[in-house]
Amino acid sequence: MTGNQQATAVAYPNIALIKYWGKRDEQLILPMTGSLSLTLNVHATTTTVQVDQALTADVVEMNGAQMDAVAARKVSVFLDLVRTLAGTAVFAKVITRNDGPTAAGLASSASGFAALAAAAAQAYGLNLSLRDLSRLARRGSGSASRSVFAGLAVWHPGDDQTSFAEPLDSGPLDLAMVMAVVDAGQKSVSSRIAMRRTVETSPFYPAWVEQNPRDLQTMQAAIAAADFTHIGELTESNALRMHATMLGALPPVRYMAAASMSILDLAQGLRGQGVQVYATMDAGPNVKLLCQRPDMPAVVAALRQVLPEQKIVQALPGPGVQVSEVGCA
Ligand code: 2P0
Repeated sequence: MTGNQQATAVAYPNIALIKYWGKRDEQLILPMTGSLSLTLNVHATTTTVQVDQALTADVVEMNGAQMDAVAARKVSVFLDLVRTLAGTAVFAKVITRNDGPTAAGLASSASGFAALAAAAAQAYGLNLSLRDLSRLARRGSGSASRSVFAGLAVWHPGDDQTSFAEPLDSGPLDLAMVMAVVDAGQKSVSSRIAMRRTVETSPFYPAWVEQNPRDLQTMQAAIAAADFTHIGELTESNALRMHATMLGALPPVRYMAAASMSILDLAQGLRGQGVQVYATMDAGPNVKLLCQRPDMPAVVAALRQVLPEQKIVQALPGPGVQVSEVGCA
């Protein structure tokens, strides 16, 4: 690496249809099980990394303000990893912008670390394959390994070398996702802490680990067969099982709110009317509704009865991470 390089990358969040919940190695961020997700085309994160020999520490800005100390520390620890790979100790300025809400269970850490990994790898002169970029993004946040890829992606469990995400062919499937943002505030318990607590204390957790490879395999078969009903049913049951493992933790982790439940009811009601729509939820009260694109207007119309327009986000499969600008700082 020579001089002061800079690079900008854009990445999008992904929502898991088969969830990642629990690590077998917290340092390397190795998951207990595989997971499968859909990268979306909304709520992009754009991140610029400027390697600067004049800096005496990393500087991290998010949405125009200095990033809070805990989050900035995570970024610096991640950059240390990149610097080790690049064989340099030079600090960087990181400027990041989230189009969507941050830490609200809307996958901002997935888009965030995928964009940071791609921008930092480029700025520090690493020449990584997409597989190695996915492994690197994983070290920032597990789900970020999947945001490296467009559309459907599967993240393999394994060791540091073999745990990466890969794209999955979606064939003739015409997927869409509608987010019902019932609360855009930051979550009360971070997913990192909630996962650890679930692994350590929930008596339901071993059953989750045992079931998940079966769910993953069945999901991949349903995707290959373009069987949307099966994909949707598995998506909803896998999400509810993940939340059940958390409810079994001590103290319990409960992200589901009354408003979330009413959206789950709404999805069930729509299915009763013949609209194929299935719900999934992550580490927060917001509900994401998986449907096929032709059904999206019916799903949105139903949500408009219960939520203001600005709380309904319509998404389609989105692109993988892209480095948009490279240059000298
Ligand atoms: C997922 N989630 O598969 C699951 C489902 C939330 C619920 O991945 O600790 O930010 O940084 O690896 O990836 C959110 O957790 O956690 C997540 P870390 P991450 O999308």
